[in-house]
Amino acid sequence: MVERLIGAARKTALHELHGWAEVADRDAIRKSYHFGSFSEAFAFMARVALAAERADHHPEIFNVYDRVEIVLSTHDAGGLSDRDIKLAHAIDELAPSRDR
Ligand code: HBI
Repeated sequence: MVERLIGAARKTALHELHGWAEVADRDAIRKSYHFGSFSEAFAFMARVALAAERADHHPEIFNVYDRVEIVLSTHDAGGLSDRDIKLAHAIDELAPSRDR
């Protein structure tokens, strides 16, 4: 059973992330990444997909040319959970240093 993140634990977890913002109309977080080309953006998405499979936790991924937006939320919990925070950190590790 995955629990929604609330209270002090949620606040701390969000503070420890860089560039991630809460989504206005649902309990989720989002971040945009920028690349030098479509190929670089797509290579990043492929790495994110592999990390997601390893974690058995799956992001929403939106791509337009050289931009990738990632939205994280836990369906099983009905909102943001520790699994999203862990995946957000793992995704940042895959990103160019300017976007970490
Ligand atoms: N990905 N974002 C997200 N949220 C989930 O609840 C989730 C997932 N990937 C796999 C997964 N849950 C499975 O663990 C279960 O649905 C079996």
